[in-house]
Amino acid sequence: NHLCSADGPRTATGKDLNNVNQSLNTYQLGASYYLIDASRAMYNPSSVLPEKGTGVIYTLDLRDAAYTFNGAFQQVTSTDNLWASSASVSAHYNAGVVYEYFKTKHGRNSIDNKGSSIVSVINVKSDKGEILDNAFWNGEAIFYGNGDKAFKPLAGALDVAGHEMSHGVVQYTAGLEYQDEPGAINESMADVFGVLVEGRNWLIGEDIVKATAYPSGALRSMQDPHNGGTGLQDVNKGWQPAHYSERYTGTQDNGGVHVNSGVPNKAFYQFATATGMSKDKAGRVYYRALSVYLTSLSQFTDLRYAVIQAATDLYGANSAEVAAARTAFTTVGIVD
Ligand code: ASN
Ligand code: ZN
Repeated sequence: NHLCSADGPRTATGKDLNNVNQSLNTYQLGASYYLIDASRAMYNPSSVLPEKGTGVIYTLDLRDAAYTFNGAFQQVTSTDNLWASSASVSAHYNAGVVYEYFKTKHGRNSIDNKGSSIVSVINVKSDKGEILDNAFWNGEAIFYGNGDKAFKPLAGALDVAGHEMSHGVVQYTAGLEYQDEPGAINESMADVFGVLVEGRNWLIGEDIVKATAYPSGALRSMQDPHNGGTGLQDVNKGWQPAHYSERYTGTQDNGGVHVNSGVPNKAFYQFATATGMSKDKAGRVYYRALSVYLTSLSQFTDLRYAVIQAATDLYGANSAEVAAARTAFTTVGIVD
């Protein structure tokens, strides 16, 4: 009975895809519990399905159905507030971590900065019903495949959750188009905030790659873009340029958005690791660059300008932080 007084937010624990017990925010409606995190928002129990703009974090299940834009999502439910699906535990927990990162570090209230609901979907197949060896943001929600040759279930990585949700943040800020240099900046911003959310290293996807596919141990390395992925020196096998002179100029991958992101990724690494800098300081500057200065058609030189301008706003024109920004971009061949 949805109106009984037992209804409301609950807490639980569940084992995630890495066998770690995580605290979860769930919701009880009568005899059922849902992966609905209403700890930061008012939830309207008359609608179990996601409502836009209500500030609730939902984890939904496609149960291996083919992806469609308005898929037949189902709630993840439990009769006892115990959660056996480790993919759902990971997705639900990580969405909350990413929300908290943007809130506490940047004062941003959810993906759209208006307290929108956040929806993660697990057990997703491709639109043709094939196994999905990927995760993506579709403009409205985060979708996680269970992996195949390249990846383990992709919900298992916090930096992947951070990457995909940051595509949403980019959409609602600079709106960088997903093509050529603006697309590579979009990809790089998703990697930047992915590593900052995780806070562990400069690697992307180290928790979910299969070693057979990625002997380097990660999908990408922001510290060493040449030696992420397969480690093979091939743009089709995960090699990325670390300098503008090495950029890919072909048409695959929307003009190499996942390839050429290596150049701004390396610039961010240089900036954040310069003397007197930190990931936190660099993240503050990048968030301001993204949310104040970059626009849909920004090129790499515009990124240089935006980061220098944001650092100037925060630290002053003659600061070491601005000097570090200049040096970082010059080092990767992005000059004025
Ligand atoms: N995982 C990829 C990404 O977020 C999916 C894609 O190519 N859009 O970049
Ligand atoms: Zn991406």
